[in-house]
Amino acid sequence: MRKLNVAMIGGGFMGKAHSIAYAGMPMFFWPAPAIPVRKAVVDVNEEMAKTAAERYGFEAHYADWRRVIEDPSIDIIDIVTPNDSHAEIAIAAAKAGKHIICEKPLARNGEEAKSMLDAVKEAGVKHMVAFNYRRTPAIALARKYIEDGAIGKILNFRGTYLQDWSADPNSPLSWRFKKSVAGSGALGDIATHVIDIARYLVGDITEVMATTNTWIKERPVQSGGVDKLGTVKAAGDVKKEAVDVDDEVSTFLRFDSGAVGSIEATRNAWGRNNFITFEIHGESGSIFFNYERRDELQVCFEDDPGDRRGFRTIYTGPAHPYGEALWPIPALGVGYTETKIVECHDFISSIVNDTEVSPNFYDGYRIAVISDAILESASSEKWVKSI
Ligand code: SOE
Repeated sequence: MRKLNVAMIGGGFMGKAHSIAYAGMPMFFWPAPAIPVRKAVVDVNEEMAKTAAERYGFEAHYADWRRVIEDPSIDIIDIVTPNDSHAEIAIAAAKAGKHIICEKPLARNGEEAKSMLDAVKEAGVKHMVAFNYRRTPAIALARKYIEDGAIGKILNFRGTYLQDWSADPNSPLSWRFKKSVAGSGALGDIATHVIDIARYLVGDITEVMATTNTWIKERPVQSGGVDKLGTVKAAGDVKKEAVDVDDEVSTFLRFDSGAVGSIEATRNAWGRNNFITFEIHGESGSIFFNYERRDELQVCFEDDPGDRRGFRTIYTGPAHPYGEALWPIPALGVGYTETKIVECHDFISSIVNDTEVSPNFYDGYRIAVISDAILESASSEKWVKSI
C-alpha cells in the first residue's frame, strides 16, 4: 500500500488531534487511500518537539520548520502553528512541491490568504484548510437533505458558535488575543467555522452587516508559550496587557442564493462549551443542529401529516455520510476525533486520486475576505460587500 510521509509543524493541542487522525484513519477507512507516515514533528520549543515526537509517534523532531521543507522525502506539510506563521510556511512548502493541510483560519486577513492561494495554485499541489466540523456526519447529512430538495429553497440560516473558556478575566492573554498573531479574536478563531458551515450548506456570502465587542479589555500576560485555552488562570498581582481583538461578533448575512442569515460567536458565554448550532429554514422544511449533541440532526418536513408535523431527531449512523467507515450502530458516538479522521482521509484521497478537496485554500481565502468585510462593517456600521 502506498505511503505518504507527513511532517507536522506545531506540537500543541491541534497537533494532538492531527496525530490521532494520521494513526486512526486507516483503522476506519480500509483499504486506506494511502498510509500517512508520521515522519517528523517541528516546534520552535525544542523540548516540546521532542515530547510531541515521543507522544504522538513521530520518527524525528526539529525546532526549525525549514528542515522538513528541505527534506525531499516529505510529501505532506501539516501546519498547526499560530496564525501569523501560516503564510510563510505554506508558501515555502508550496514552492518545495509539498501538499499542504493548514489549520484554520487560513490566514490573518484576505491579502495574506490570497498569497497562499496563489502559491499553491502555481505549484500545483493539493491544499486543504482544516475546518473540520463540516465533516460531522450530521452536518454532511444536512447538506444531503438540502441537495435532495428535502426542505426546498433555503430562506434563512441562523448560526452560533458559543464557548466560555475566556469569560473569566483571569484567562490569560495567549496569542489568540493578539491581533498581530491571530488577525482577529472570536471571529477568526470560531466564527469562521460557522462561516465555513454556512458556505457548505447555503452557498457563498456576498454581504455582511456586523458588530463586534471586546468586553474584557486587558488580560494577564500568559507565562510560557503553550496556550491552555483558559484552563490555567492567572492568580495574584500579575502583569496585564491590552486585548486588541474582538471577544464577540454578531453578523447578518446575505447569500449569493438570495437567502439571508446571521452568525453570532463568542468565547465569553458562561455555560456554553462548543455550542455550534445552526437552524436552516427552507420553503418546505427546517433543519436544526447542535454540535453538543452531534449524533443528532433535527428535521421538520412540510409534507409530514399536519397532526404529526414537528421536529424529529435522526441519529446518524451507517446509513448516513461516512457511516460505513465510522461505527456500525447509530448514536454510538462520533466526536472531534472522527471529524479529524474523515478530514485526513479526504485530504489523503485527494492526493492519491489527484482530485480537488474542500475546504481548500480557495475556501480559506473566501472566508478570510468575508472576515475582513465583517470587521470593516463593524467599524463603518454599514453593510459591506464580501465578494
Ligand atoms: C478555541 O476557541 C478552539 O480551540 C478553536 O481554536 C478551535 O478551532 C475549535 O474547534 C475549538 O476551540
